Amino acid sequence: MRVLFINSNLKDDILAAPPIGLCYVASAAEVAGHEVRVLDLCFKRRIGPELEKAISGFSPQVIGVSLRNLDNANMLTPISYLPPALQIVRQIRALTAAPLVLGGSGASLDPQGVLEFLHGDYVIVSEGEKSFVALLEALNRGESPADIPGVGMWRQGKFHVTPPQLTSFPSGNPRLARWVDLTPYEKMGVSYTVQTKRGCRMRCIYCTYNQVLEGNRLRLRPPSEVVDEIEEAFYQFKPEAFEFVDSVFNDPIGHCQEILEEIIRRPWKARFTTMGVSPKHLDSRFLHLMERAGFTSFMISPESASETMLTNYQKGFGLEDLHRAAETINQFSFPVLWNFLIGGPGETNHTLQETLEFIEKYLVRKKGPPYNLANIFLGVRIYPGTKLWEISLDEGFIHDQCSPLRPLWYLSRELDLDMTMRQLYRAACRRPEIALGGIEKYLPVTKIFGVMGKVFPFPKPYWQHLLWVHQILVKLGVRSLLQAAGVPAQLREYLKLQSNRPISAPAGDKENL
Ligand code: B12
Repeated sequence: MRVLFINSNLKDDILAAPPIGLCYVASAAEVAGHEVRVLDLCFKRRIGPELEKAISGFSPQVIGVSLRNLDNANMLTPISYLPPALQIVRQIRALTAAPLVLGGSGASLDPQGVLEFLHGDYVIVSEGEKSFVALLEALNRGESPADIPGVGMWRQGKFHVTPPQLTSFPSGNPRLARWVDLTPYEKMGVSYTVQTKRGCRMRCIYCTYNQVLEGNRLRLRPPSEVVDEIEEAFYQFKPEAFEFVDSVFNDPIGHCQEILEEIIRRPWKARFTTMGVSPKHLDSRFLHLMERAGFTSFMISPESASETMLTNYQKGFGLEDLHRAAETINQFSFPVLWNFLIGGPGETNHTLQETLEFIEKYLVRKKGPPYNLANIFLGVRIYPGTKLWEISLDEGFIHDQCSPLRPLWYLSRELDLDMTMRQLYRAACRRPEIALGGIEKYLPVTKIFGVMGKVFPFPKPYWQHLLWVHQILVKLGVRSLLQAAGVPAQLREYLKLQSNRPISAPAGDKENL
């Protein structure tokens, strides 16, 4: 069959993400004998003509649309990605009657809601390689795909989904650069993405990785296969850097170390980064290994530095692990982005203060330029299927009829919000190492790196330059100007609305959050 895949993710700032998931599915469909094309709409100026060109020149028999994000999961500056996705789907529908299949993490988080909102024909829940190919075969034979694992659809007016089977890593190399032009991503400082495994063993109460996204069963790729993929890309496309997009890069530690050792054994030298490092296995031996393999930065998400909150979030490590990890990291000179999630069950102004004191003690460098960036988010996004969803229902934060298509928030009632904002801003006004979640508003400004990068070879990833931008703002004493007035009242109002009545799905493409 002729299959056209369309990436609907238009986020084109320094957090742009090449559609690796869609490429995995496109490769699987091609291997199964289908004629495949990919249209990546990210960085495209005129979406309508791009769609028209891709559809009229190919006459696809099936269209696959990826929806990576529902929203930006940021309570201080919420943005929904559903309205632009609906506009894209409407334009596709006006151009072709081919069945439209939705997939991606956004679609997996609320398959029924997304199918309904985006008027798709089918939705693939969780990983797509096997389910999508089986769906194509069923459509080709004129059979119903209803019983295929991972396929969701309307049947006699009701939503029907067969649960996905996440038993093995279905395929190897997604051949990212075969499908997508990575040049604009590289300009924004984004790396060539690689996945070494699927599944997450952690049990964090708010997280969806071990649920519908990847399941909790680990499915490891052979280390040599992972490094072969990197090697092929290294020689063919010469990316400036690679990024591992595993949920937790260093779990299981043995598999991760084998990959690093395999990279070290190869004759080339590449640069690496990753977003998912756990403090648990972070000792100096491991960091040395990362350094020797070519890591130049990474992200780590302890979410809190309060023992109470680490326990409440079920992070799987304690404060001692975190202190040890921070001390070890400080012996190296990687720029490290630390993510903190303030406001979960049991958070108080005291536990917040513990986190801020940790940042002050470990992440603020006493001499030399700063290299730790603490990114603090306020409010925890409530996803269906998580323990936090249950807690939120019990505590009256949400109703069981609330639509997950709109961001729903947990924000501990034990937090005095006015004091919280004072604590956060006081810390951010003094320390360039602190970024508050509200910074999202300014992310489009980061596109300037795409232009300036041509002239000045700024080191990548670009988020590390927020440190000197903050430094200037702190020195000028103008960081407090970034403080949005009335935030606590706004947050309280949203929470009241959310707990008073079920939150319905957005009504259409004109409606934001
Ligand atoms: C790594 C990561 C990042 C990295 C990305 C680095 C990079 N250069 O790519 C960074 C830190 C930059 C990042 C940023 C953001 N992220 Co992020 N990220 C992830 C993470 C951990 C992995 C994503 C990934 O690449 N997976 C590997 C691929 C292979 O998996 P996949 O995309 O799911 O694809 C499979 C299936 O979904 C399906 N599939 C995919 N596409 C299609 C298409 C079709 C047609 C079909 C049939 C199937 C299909 O098949 C694929 C293969 O099996 C996920 C969580 C997770 N475990 O999935 C969150 C996640 C996707 N991110 C999320 C969010 C919110 C964001 C941000 C908006 C946060 C922010 N405010 O900055 C930004 C958005 C960035 C962007 N450009 O879109 C959310 C989205 C949920 C939501 N609320 O909408 C997730 C799910 C985490 C969460 N909170 O639960 N992220």
